[in-house]
Amino acid sequence: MELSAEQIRSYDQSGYVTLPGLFLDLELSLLRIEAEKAFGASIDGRVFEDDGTTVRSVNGAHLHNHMLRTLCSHPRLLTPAKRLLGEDVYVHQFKINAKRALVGDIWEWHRDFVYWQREDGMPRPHALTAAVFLDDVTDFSGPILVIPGTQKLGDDPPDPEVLKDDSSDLRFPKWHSHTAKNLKYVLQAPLVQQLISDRGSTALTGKAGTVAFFHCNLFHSSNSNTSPWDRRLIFITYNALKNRIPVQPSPRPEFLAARDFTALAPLADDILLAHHAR
Ligand code: 6CS
Ligand code: FE
Repeated sequence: MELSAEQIRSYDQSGYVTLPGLFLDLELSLLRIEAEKAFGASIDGRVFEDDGTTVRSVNGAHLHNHMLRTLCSHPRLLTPAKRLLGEDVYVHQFKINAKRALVGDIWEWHRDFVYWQREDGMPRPHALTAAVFLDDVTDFSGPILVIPGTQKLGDDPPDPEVLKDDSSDLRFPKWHSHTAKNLKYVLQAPLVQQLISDRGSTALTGKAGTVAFFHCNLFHSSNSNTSPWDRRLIFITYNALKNRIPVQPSPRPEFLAARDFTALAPLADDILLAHHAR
């Protein structure tokens, strides 16, 4: 799957590019089955909404699930990721966000890289995330909202995040505030206000099968899901191999920060169906 010059330009300028219709209905139905298995598995990387019962996200399912691990090397994801990063890549993180119908909660305005830099020691913002739409995403189901071009702000202004840490709450592990509703690093409201006034914000809506690739420093958030349909997204974060994270004094669990730095090679285009046919 080769990106067009216009698609590459969109990513470079706006910080994201959305590719509709990348996956077929049958492939999506297979992925939905695996996603629901992951949501139902009692594994450490699973996170619940504040109600304590609705699954919010599951991290690291690719470490246990062959079809999801295969998806990471699917050519319709890996080839664009390598082209946009310009070098060999590995998977730094894999998560599935459920944003369940009627109850799926918000993700506050944030940038992804600050988590990977501060918590995992990632050297440079040379990573991106591919979001695979397992469901139709509408204005009412809590789409990812982005502020175009904010990936270029870098450290200007310096430290645009407010640091809110709930690690004193002993009910949860240290990394809970990295993926729960009350996030540890959120972008300061006046800055978000100014940037949206200047540039507007865009909702990444689209039919199931759409894939959005976005830069690790792009400002983004999502509202709660008031629609009666789930908004399940698979997020695969590809990091440039040369930007691999160093050994950390107290590393986050592997389901949040991978330790396998093997360069990924694209598999056959029909690999999901072939896998299913076995
Ligand atoms: O802590 C992390 O790695 C995750 N947290 C957020 C809010 N976005 C990046 C990443 O998925
Ligand atoms: Fe994020």
